[in-house]
Amino acid sequence: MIFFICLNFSLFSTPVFAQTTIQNIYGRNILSLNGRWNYIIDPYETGFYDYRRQPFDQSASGKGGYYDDRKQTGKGELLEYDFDLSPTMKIPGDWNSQAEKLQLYEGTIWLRRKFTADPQAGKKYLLYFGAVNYEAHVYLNGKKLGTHKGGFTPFQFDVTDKLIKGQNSVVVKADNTRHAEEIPTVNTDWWNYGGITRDVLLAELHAAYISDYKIQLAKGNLKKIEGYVQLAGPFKGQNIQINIPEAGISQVIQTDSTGRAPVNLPLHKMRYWSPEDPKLYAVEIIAATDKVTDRIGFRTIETKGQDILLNGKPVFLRGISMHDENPLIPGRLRSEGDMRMLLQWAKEMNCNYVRLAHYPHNETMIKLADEMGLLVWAEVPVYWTISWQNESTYNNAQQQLTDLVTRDKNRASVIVWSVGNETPVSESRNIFMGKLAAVAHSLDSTRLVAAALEVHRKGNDIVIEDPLGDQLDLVSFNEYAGWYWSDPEGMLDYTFNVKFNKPVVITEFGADALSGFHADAATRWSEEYQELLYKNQFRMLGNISGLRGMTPWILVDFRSPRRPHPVYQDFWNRKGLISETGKKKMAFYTLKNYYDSVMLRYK
Ligand code: GCB
Repeated sequence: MIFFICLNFSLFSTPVFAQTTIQNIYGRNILSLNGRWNYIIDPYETGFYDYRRQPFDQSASGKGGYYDDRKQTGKGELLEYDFDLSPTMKIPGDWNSQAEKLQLYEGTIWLRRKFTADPQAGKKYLLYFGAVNYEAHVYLNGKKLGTHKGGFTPFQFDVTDKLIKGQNSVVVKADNTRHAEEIPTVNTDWWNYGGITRDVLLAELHAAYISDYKIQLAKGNLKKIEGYVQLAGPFKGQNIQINIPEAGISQVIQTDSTGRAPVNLPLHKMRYWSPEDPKLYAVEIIAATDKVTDRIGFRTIETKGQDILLNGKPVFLRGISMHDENPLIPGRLRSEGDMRMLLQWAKEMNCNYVRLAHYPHNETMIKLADEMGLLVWAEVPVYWTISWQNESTYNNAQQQLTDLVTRDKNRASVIVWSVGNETPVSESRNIFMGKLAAVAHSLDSTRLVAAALEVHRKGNDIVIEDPLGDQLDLVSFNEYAGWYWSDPEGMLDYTFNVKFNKPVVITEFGADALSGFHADAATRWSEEYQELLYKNQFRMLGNISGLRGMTPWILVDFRSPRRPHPVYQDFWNRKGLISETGKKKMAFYTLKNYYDSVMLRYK
């Protein structure tokens, strides 16, 4: 069940909620609703509330709401909007990068797309959104489908009885207003891109269809595939055939009356997935009424003392952090090409690992990581100072985590679920984060659970003692020695005091450098400063006995409203190793050299 809050719950209608999304939407019979959508900017939410601030879609007449997508019927009728005559923007695409006046816009925009359908009797139709930031109200042919909150996770509605033959109209009210009690909260160091930022798809399915499956190696077991297949719709008791032809696997399993069948497949021979050999197997799941194919890699990930074991062998995570943002064409990543470009840059640095910060990235990104051989740290936007004591805030965070795990659980690349970033220790925060960590473990015991923790400085001692660490599999923390604290020379006096006997994977360190600005290494914002900071970080981190990886901050400069310096920043966070024009800074090569040497040591 997707998290929702239906505001203004009224007598007139019962709320409808977005559902758990189908597994592998791209493997289904889908119609893309991407393209140009008409939009209406609505800063006062005039299309949603009447002049007494009552929502139109909860009123008996419903008249006046923009979701209606109506045309003026006669000369005398007053209608103050018209989608057909309104401008268009590209979907998927954030609105901020598509019109100058929207660059800093936070509020409501209505978006509409017309499409033709020919629904068949006996079929099921799902309307699927890859992501809408932040709150979405969705309508089809003037009827409300439901609402969804959370800017980075997918959601869907069953539209089987609302889809009509011929022309249909889908309208989305998207609202990216920040609120203290939401996830994320009001304060973030990234751009609050609004709108429909990922694919919109209409899926046609059989009435009884394969809604979900998990097919992965059992925890720490290279000789067994475990998981389940779940059917939805009528005819739930079925035989299901699972084929992995290249691995010589073909087995029939039986669903129970709830449509669920456990998967348990012994393995003899297999090429295990790894960054060096990202082997993906075609996996077919064939039910009497449905069939779906996926490409799945098989690997195990565990920790043992201070080691991280990939397929039973120690691995060092040569990583880099990244945002879901394209520096070259402003805005969120929109196409596979954009995503490949970022991951390819990471590979050029000899990375085997990426931290997809600070929220769930596009599903396609994770599939590319599978294909290109990059391990992934996936995160939910529980960032900085959340409303720890608010129950609905917690439920929202848990739902976003659940949706992330649901979506990406078959991806070999994902080895870490991160439950948050730099959340300051307090009693209520410890409870909130502890619950999230437990949920992550219970949703998926085959991966590691972590969070980017904060450190304490006691003199020159950097102490890592956050009590949440007890519930996590990795010791991961952000440290800004040399940038926010001291300078690149002074940082060498710091020592680390890690209170946990677990693998240490540093989630962030870094320094801002304006690409092309050269000076001596003591001059802030220069490439030389950033380079020296990286070199000294490697010296400093070398003293941590449990160091098993890192994801410095960050691959590319990214936009942030918190960074207004007119010369050096201009609303860019400049900690990228690559500039906003795609130019590699000196520290890019420093990190690459370090990873080359680490790789030799780990061979
Ligand atoms: C951090 C945050 C990251 C910021 C970064 C910075 O600790 O996790 O989101 O962008 O520092 O540049 O200050």
